[in-house]
Amino acid sequence: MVALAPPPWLVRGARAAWQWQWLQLMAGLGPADAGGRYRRPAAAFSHCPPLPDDAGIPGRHVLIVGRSCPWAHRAWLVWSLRGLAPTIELVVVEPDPAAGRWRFPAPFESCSTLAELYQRSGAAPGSRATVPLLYSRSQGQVLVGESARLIELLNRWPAAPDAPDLEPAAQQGATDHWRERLQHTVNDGVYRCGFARNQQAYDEAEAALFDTLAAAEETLAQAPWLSGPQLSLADVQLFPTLIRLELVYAPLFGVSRRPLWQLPALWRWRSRFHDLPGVAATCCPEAWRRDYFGALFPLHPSGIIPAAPELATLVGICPGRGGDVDPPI
Ligand SMILES: N[C@@H](CCC(=O)N[C@@H](CS)C(=O)NCC(=O)O)C(=O)O
Repeated sequence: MVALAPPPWLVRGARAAWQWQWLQLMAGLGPADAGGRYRRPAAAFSHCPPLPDDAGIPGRHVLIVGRSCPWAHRAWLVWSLRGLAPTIELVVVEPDPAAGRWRFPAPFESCSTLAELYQRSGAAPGSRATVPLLYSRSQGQVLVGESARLIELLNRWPAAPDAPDLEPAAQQGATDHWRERLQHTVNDGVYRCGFARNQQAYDEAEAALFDTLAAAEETLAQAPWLSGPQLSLADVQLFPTLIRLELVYAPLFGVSRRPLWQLPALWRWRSRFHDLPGVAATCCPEAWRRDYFGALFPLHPSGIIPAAPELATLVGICPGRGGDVDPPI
């Protein structure tokens, strides 16, 4: 049977209709400025509260995360690296893509969805109910819902004497510098690429992303961690984005100009970070791929989850370097 090509007028009409529909659907994913650049909406409970008086008392606080969310991943990492399980319970919510919200696996404080918990805590009606968040059982209240502030709080949380300080004083300037740059150009940067409404908005975000990765590559050729000899919150911020790169962001958001094997210092850094105690348990590649490819309908209407490399092959020896191992840094 011979398939007939559709007539040009039909193709033109379908393109225009699809472009209009696509822009409507993208508005549901997030706002854009007049130039078509994605602008992440502000989080509720975004201030950094002081350390609560009952911090460190078991049973009082709960960290709520979702497996696929990179912002939640950074909080989960600090919780894990600092060994906070004895005093902060971890609750993992599940996505409900049809309703576009997070659900508790079992009722939590009588709530079945995260949105209910936000409302009960006094969030403005219509505000987003996002992960991660830290909840106080004694106050019956969300304490903080913005990951950048939350990881600072978790770094000050009472912990065992050998728990790492992820804001080492001698590296504070470099840590702050990297955190600020990563937040905009890398952590949010991949979303700015994927959610761009036009070519120019994408080109700007993509250039800024790879500029920062090139700078990180240079830095990591000289030092084991981004802001110096000690691990810091800067490394914690970079990891959730880079560990999702080949599995989700390169194929879905179009950030494939330099595959990570072409940035060998970053590749080795990623493997080193992944080998830290407790980190592997925070990585859930199947959930990442299912949630991103399944839920971001306007970017991937078929919902088909493409095959991908095993995570284990992304955290071993760098393929671009013929079995190269860590240089003495
Ligand atoms: N600025 C927030 C962003 C968190 C965020 O956007 N989380 C997403 C998942 S990756 C979410 O929960 N979205 C639910 C919604 O927007 O309704 C933070 O860093 O904590």
